Amino acid sequence: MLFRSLLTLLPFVGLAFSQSASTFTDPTSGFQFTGITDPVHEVTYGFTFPPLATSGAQSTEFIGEIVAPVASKWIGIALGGAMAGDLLLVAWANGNQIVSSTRWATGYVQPTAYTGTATLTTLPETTINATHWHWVFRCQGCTQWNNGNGIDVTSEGVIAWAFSNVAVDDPSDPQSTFSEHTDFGFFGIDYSTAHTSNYQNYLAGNGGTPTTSPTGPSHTTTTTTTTTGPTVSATPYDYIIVGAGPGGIIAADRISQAGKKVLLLERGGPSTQETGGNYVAPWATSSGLTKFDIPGLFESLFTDSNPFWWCKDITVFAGCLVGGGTSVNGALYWYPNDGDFSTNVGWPQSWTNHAPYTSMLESRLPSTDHPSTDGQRYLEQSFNLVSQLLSGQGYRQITINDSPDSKDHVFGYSAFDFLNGKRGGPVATYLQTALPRPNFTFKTNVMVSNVVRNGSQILGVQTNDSTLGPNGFIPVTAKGRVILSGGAFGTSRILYQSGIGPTDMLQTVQSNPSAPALPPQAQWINLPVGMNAQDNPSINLVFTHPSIDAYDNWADVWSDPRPADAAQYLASQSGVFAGASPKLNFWRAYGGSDGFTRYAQGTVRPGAASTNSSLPFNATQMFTITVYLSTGIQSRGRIGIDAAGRGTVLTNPWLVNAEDKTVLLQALHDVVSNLPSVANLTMITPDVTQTLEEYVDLYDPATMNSNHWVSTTTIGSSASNAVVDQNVKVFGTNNLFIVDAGIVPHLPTGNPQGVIMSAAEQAAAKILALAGGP
Ligand SMILES: Cc1cc2nc3c(=O)[nH]c(=O)nc-3n(C[C@H](O)[C@H](O)[C@H](O)COP(=O)(O)OP(=O)(O)OC[C@H]3O[C@@H](n4cnc5c(N)ncnc54)[C@H](O)[C@@H]3O)c2cc1C
Ligand SMILES: *[C@@H]1O[C@H](CO)[C@@H](O)[C@H](O)[C@H]1NC(C)=O
Ligand SMILES: *[C@@H]1O[C@H](CO)[C@@H](O)[C@H](O)[C@H]1NC(C)=O
Ligand SMILES: *[C@@H]1O[C@H](CO)[C@@H](O)[C@H](O)[C@H]1NC(C)=O
Ligand SMILES: *[C@@H]1O[C@H](CO)[C@@H](O)[C@H](O)[C@H]1NC(C)=O
Ligand SMILES: *[C@@H]1O[C@H](CO)[C@@H](O)[C@H](O)[C@H]1NC(C)=O
Ligand SMILES: *[C@@H]1O[C@H](CO)[C@@H](O)[C@H](O)[C@H]1NC(C)=O
Ligand SMILES: CC(=O)N[C@H]1CO[C@H](CO)[C@@H](O)[C@@H]1O
Repeated sequence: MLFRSLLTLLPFVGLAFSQSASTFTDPTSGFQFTGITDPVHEVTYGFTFPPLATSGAQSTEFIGEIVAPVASKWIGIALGGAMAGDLLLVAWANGNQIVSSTRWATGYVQPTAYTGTATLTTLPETTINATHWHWVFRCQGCTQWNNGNGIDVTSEGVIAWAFSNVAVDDPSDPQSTFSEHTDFGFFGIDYSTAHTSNYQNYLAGNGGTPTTSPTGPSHTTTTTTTTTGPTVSATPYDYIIVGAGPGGIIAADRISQAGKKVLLLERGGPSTQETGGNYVAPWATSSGLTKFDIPGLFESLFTDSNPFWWCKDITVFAGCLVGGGTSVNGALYWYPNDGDFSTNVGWPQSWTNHAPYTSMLESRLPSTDHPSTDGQRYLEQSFNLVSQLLSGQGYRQITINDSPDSKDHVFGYSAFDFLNGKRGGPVATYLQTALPRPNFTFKTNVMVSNVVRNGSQILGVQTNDSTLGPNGFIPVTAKGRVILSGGAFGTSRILYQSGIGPTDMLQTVQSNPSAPALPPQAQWINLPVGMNAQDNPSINLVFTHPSIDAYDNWADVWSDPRPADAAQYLASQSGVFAGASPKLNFWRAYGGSDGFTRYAQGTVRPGAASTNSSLPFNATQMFTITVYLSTGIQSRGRIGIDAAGRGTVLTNPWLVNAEDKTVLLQALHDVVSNLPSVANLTMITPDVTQTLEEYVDLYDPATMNSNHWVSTTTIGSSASNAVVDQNVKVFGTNNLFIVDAGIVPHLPTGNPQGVIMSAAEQAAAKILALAGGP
């Protein structure tokens, strides 16, 4: 009965919607709705609202419909886009009737009857036949809920749907219990355009004459995307770089510095204040510093009700905004070590001399392990406790980035790429030097669907912005090049949509009516795009100790921070808010029985993302040790796209290899081997009722995700086992390159951004040096 997938996928994996609602006319009722057809289950969701009114009997109602193949045993709609804390509608067919109810969930548990005033009425347009149930309903009192929230019918929102192919426990009972949904998804909807002046007619059963052709919403999208827009002449560029994450920004800065004419395209919008971002906490308005600037707001990225920064068409966390992952990550930052770029982990020999590039990175973007501008460290109780534990296990304390090659039995203060008490990263450094160059152009809110090619020659990129070129096509110059830096999931999808990748993925694109047209099959390039995926498996251990200040589990940092800490930060970018949640990191090397040396990393922070304890504990005293397995790990998985075109994990990469699991368990046992040596230190998750083995066995794979995807378009020696060659050029193409996490052949020893950025420096140098370019 636990809603585990939403439990795990919503808070940890982020919103995932590939679709935006569009207008369509239901062919049987003639009603015009705004909604989507989910292409996987082929369920249509539609909504239409009465003319806008702020008061009056109809101001909080709408008419909706669900058209569902009979395989849909029940369908749920979450009007606020999340399972907990918004009005849920649940319906199914029982014989020749629709059974429906309004529900509410306070957490990721079985929703129960909604206790507010909302009325569902099944309208006469409802039909059930051999293939579908088609529920048309009126929902009164449904846009304002009894917790004070609601949907704003004048602006944009997110709706979540839940699907199950397992029948409810008692189909005749509207409040029947049921097992968790077997799938779910999200879509964006612009409520302001979903009102109809025909509302009274609809209620009276009069759909009128449909004024638009009676096609489903997904088909409407297909026909509009390719034909609209004024014809403009496009400017050709020497280099078009897709994606302003760390890979794309560093490549764009170095290549424009070299005098090339560079266009950087980013699908998302502004992030930090410096980029024009304005998502400012209520307490920080005087500063204008955004959620992405203030390090102490990091944890609030995962609890916000409007997380516009996550890519809505990728089913794991990915940042879709200026800076990509580096604008929303924990900013843990490790200078690469020699092992990170060795041939042992798959780098070509030509890449092993990383030192010049790593030092270019360090001079542009130095790390700090004391991010507060006053040089002090704050909220260090968990550091003090865990350093006692680790000292008892033979660890020594070091300044981690002073000796990047020391990664065995060492711990130190967490290091970050914060600058001046704010998020730094490539956005505050490399992007700022590129922007003033006359030969550098940066466009945000531009989505690249594919590269346009003639066989192996890339002609340019297809965007959704017809002001940049005819129908959105932007060409490269005669010798020009395209660099993909869309991140592991983003770049893979662009490749598939360009006819480059495993045949099954290209066929998935081919069968999606809203995907761009592929090149002819004779021009498909079969490369292992999405294969070899790695991500660190990570396991959280949660403890309590009387000395810990769990900082209210970071729950209040956005709306109700501790006043003194907020004031201190605003005055001088110092104090608790100048740092993110991590306080200590440690590493230990393990020899495996298979001959591989694996590294375990630990990250320690006050608070906990989730706990499961059968004994009472004091939540104000919680802290977490996350244990990751990194370099040396042998498990690999596969990423790709689903039928709806969403970037997704096809085969989980975590603990597939038995020795990986053995070593990770050994590392967990070691971390807690001397708990009794620290008085009053208690492990609460797992608690005394569960062994570490049981805990790991029950661990939901989706929460083992560390968002550290690498190797999905790996560098290597041939097209049979790699996607790019040693110059990061895509095999089988003349002028297509990749500079992002995907080229990294193996997980680095620490969180990956340091290695990705050093690799971007090196890749830019190799691209510039490669003959034949502009
Ligand atoms: C929640 C979270 C926490 C993390 N914490 C850490 C950490 O503390 N330390 C660390 O080292 N690493 C961390 N990481 C990982 C790190 O941020 C990523 O490894 C890194 O950002 C990957 O860089 P990238 O250049 O490959 O891609 P990304 O950072 O993903 O950037 C890709 C960019 O391309 C854009 N894009 C994608 N597709 C298109 C398209 N079709 N058209 C136009 N633009 C497109 C995206 O919007 C995005 O801006 C974290 C990641 C996440 C998600
Ligand atoms: C069954 O209902 C669906 C949904 O309303 C409709 O599309 C389909 O045409 C109907 N089938 C028949 C045979 O009437
Ligand atoms: C292109 O896509 C981006 C990202 O989804 C979006 O923000 C932008 O509005 C789109 N542009 C157009 C012209 O539709
Ligand atoms: C595609 O390439 C071929 C040969 O490489 C060339 O003959 C042809 O003109 C090209 N077509 C276009 C549209 O550029
Ligand atoms: C929980 O911990 C806080 C802070 O250490 C303390 O003030 C409080 O009394 C504790 N509560 C209980 C029930 O022990
Ligand atoms: C441990 O807790 C006991 C009471 O529960 C207290 O007397 C003692 O001081 C605590 N020790 C430490 C080191 O916190
Ligand atoms: C919580 O822990 C208990 C054992 O203590 C275990 O049986 C149960 O499955 C765990 N629950 C979850 C959601 O992991
Ligand atoms: C072609 C061109 O305009 N190149 C310029 C790009 O920007 C750099 C740095 O400002 C100049 O040195 C180049 O001349």
